[in-house]
Amino acid sequence: MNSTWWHDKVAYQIYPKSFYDSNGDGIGDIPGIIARLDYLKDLGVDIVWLSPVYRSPLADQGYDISDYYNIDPRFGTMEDMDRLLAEAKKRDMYIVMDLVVNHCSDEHAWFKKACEDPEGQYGQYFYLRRLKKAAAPEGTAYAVTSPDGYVLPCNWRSYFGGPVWEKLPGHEDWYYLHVFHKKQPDLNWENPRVREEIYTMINWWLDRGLAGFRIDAIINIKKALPFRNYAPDRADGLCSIHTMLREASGVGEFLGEMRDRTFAPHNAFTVGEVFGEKEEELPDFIGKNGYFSTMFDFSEAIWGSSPAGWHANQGITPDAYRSCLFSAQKKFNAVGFISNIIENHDEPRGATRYIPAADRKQMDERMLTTAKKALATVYFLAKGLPWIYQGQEIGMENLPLHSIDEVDDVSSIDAWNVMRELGVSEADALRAIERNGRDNARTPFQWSAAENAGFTTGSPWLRVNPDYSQINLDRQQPDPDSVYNHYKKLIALRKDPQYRDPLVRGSFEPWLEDEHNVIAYLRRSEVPTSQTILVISNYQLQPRVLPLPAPARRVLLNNCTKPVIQPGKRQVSLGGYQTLVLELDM
Ligand code: TEU
Ligand code: CA
Repeated sequence: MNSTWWHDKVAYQIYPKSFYDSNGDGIGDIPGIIARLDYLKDLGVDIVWLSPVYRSPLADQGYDISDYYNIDPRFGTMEDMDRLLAEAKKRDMYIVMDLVVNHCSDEHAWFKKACEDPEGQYGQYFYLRRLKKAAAPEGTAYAVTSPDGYVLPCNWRSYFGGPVWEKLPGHEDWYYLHVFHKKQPDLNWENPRVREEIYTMINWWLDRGLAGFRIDAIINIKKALPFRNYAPDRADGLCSIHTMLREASGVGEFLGEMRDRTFAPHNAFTVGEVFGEKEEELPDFIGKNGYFSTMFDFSEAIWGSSPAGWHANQGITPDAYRSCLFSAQKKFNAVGFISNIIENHDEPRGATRYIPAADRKQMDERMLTTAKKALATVYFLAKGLPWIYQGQEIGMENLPLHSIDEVDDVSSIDAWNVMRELGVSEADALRAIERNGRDNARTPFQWSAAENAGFTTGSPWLRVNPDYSQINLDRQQPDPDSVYNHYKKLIALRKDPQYRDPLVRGSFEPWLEDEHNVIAYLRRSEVPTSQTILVISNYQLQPRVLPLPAPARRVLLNNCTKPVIQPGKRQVSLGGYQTLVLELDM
């Protein structure tokens, strides 16, 4: 979409269940968010995305919605939500909700009615099929049957494990499709009535004062039809959803219609959770009049992930991270304005993932802080809209695990089962979940060193990371050298009228792109005046001297106390993980 009012903003993701609990029931809530709005404002945040707070059985932590027009009582009330919108508005902040419309919940009224009458109107809201026990028709390769002998329409594996087909409650031979959890039945976007329902709901929320939406798992709304089997990719005889998605075409017709009917007339801000888009379609997604304002770049998040299972995922190196970051910059540059992240509620903590484990072993606390600030600087000042996931700004880290019983996340539990069936040892499987699991990001925000990290006065719904007495906001706020204060400086720098032109809209040009463990780039603007800023990071422990494209005029940001500039010199000497933002004389 054309409007660019949001380009110079900073965005922040809240995972409400774990942000701040206002009433001591152990669950974060909307009044808790309101209580912390000034904190976010002071940090410099403008746009706030809330993971789902709609009414939900929380089988997938709110990504299973049973009523799109209500707030789950655990998160608050509709009055709380209206108050949040009003309080945000007072502070010139924008609230963005999660739009989860690939599926709803099996406890949604539509699904209940579909169960009552699969052949009626609401049956058409979902993908329901009446199945036979007969052997698969001849020529049907790879057919899969349910445990009681029904031949499934296709052999796709759901994201959270097992076939996408589940018996429809109350029926013997009816089945429904769910690409995620079985409590998340997929909505049938081919049905115009479903699309109407969704557009009405979106407009209802936008009319209430919402700035826009983060759009969940959206590529999945278009299925390759008719259902068919693909070659299995594991011993379970099933195939990954991605195999089907590669064949599905035409998602753009739905997305264009949704934009025209909802977002465009409201001039809403939208950010798509888009995986596996086809490169030639990028302009349709976020180009001029694209389906969305922007979309997340996930290239570094998915780097090294193995179809075999989490135990086989590779850890990312600084060079691989740089190559993801730079290739995304090149890919999107001429197309639109992307959204840059190093974390979200589905990913491990960035500070753990993107700082090599071998280096971390040799770091004291001070060096680790320097490295976290290095990571923050390089992703935050790249071209695009920078997003911060709650807790990232204080350098929160992955959660140590002692047993699978401690795990809440459905996708981690599935990954555990897959690994155990493959014969991966318990210890190795646990380490793999520690590295990749979604609980890492979902532990309560660490406000202070008080009990439960100051998140709740009750008993938190998910374990607080035991490192909270070290890593917490209270400790970092007064410390000018903390990770928190570095984020604050980064935000202030990007918003500084003197540097906004190059840092927001300026071009992105790699520097020393082939140098091992260096992440460096130029941000340049020609209008109104020519300005060049260099971001340069020595992303390793060993110090070294690196060349500059031109002498530095001014140091705009330095992540450690070591002094740097030698006037007139075309080189700079950097300590371990030292990272600078320099204004160049060119
Ligand atoms: O995630 C969509 C998605 O593609 C997932 O496969 C994601 O990669 C996975 O969770 C990683 O294990 C979105 C939400 O962000 C996620 O929290 C939801 O569980 C999912 O949709 C279903 O709504
Ligand atoms: Ca609460």
